[in-house]
Amino acid sequence: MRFLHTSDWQLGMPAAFLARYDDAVPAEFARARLDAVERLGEVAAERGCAFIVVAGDVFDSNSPDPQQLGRAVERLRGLPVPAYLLPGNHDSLDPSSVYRRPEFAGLAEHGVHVIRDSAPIEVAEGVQLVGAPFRSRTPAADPVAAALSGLDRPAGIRILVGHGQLEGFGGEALIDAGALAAAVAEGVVDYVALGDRHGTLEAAPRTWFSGSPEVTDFDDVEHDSGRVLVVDVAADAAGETTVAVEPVRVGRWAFRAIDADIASDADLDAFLARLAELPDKDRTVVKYSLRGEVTIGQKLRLDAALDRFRDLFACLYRRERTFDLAVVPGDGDLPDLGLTGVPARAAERLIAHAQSGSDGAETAARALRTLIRLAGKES
Ligand SMILES: [Mn+2]
Repeated sequence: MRFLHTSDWQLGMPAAFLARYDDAVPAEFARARLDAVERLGEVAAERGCAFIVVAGDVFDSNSPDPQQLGRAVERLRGLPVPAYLLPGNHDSLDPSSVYRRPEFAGLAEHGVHVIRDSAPIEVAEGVQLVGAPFRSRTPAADPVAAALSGLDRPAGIRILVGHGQLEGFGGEALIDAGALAAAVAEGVVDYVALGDRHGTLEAAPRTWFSGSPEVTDFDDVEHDSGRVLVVDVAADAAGETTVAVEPVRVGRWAFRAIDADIASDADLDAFLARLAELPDKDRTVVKYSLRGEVTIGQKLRLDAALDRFRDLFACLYRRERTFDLAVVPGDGDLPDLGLTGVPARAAERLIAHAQSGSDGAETAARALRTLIRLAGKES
């Protein structure tokens, strides 16, 4: 018996910060999240998965943008195998839940089912799903423990679908890891499909977080997202089961956080080479943080390169909070600008200002670069 485990689609995630340089990018990213749903459906069909479980946070909120909601429902209807959606903390089954909208009323006919309680669902012959839906954004008690209570060892295969952080993996734990491990060890459940963590993780035997199928955050906080899990559960004649899990990449975007210390031309070259080497730049978001000191010449070179890179990446921006790069005078520092007259005098003043280390130094360096460009002296 094979199925596909995914979670944390976070459809409708606004990501307005991506509009820094290009208004179209948030829409491209929203489209990528929907396309990931289409691709995971293709994986399910190609691998012969009997169904798909989405372990919470299908939507980023219970009030998604109407266009995003409409398009998401279309993608759900288009999935090639039945799908079971678990309400998580972002799309909990409270009175305002997205799953109470009319758009969801007829979806069961199209094989799209919302897990609204913890009653066992017979998804295939001898295969049972037990879900632990969120009824509010911050449940008072562990929904997984509640779903497990009173369950005995099943005759066939049982898959538990839950959402929330697990004890022992950082963050505020919601799920009692001990009770879950006991249920697995006793054969009450054969596999635990979890969501909430956006990176893929085998948290315990037969217990996995699938992670988001498309990236949601920078790689300094989110690791190994962009995957779905193809899960095989096999039962022998005595009813003993074995589980095999294969992560499959479906995500196409990347969010990179790059930090670098710059103290020499070599450091600057290395930073620029890291940017140059990143693949799929138009689907890559970069926030960079530089520390150290550069000469005027190095600053001009850096700014010129960043101007070019900004056109290539989906979004490239400076992380103000940790950016600390000072412009300092250096030997043989000043490039021969080849300027005369008023532009030359303006350049001299800007250079002095850029080297002063005062509050306006950064602005002066930028103005100097603009001046060089306007004078047509850029090499
Ligand atoms: Mn989530």
